[in-house]
Amino acid sequence: MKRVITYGTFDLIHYGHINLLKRAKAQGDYLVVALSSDKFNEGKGKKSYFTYEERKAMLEAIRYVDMVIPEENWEQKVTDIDKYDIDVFVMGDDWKGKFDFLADKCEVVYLPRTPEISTTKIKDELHNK
Ligand code: C2G
Repeated sequence: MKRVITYGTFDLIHYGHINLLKRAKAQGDYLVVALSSDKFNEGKGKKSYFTYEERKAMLEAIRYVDMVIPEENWEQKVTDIDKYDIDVFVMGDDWKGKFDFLADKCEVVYLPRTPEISTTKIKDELHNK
């Protein structure tokens, strides 16, 4: 069984996220999503609309997602790969190159982002309505 992992906040989940999760799952047979905790988001300078538990419940309802774990710090990726027996690490290409250091532990794949949609854009457009 080929095991894939990806990381993110996945707030106000939208078709860009779903597109990423679909293609990440297609890299293997089992997809682990490491979901940024509310506390870790603060460190990323992000305040998500939905709480970690709400975002986790939504991700778990998506057919491509097999397991959701918390992302609590930047350093856990290295141990996660061993802990969850990961073969492929996937991120959108806005992160291209940032996680190449993982290449000696697993395959590292950057997938093209879905253009024209983002949580920030949704928030901005709703705010300006
Ligand atoms: N994404 C995408 N297309 C979009 C928006 C997002 O492909 N239009 C991808 C991002 O590239 C990322 C994933 O969806 O791979 C989740 O996006 P975010 O929730 O914005 O995640 P981010 O804040 O980038 O957190 O340790 C890594 C970080 O936790 C990543």
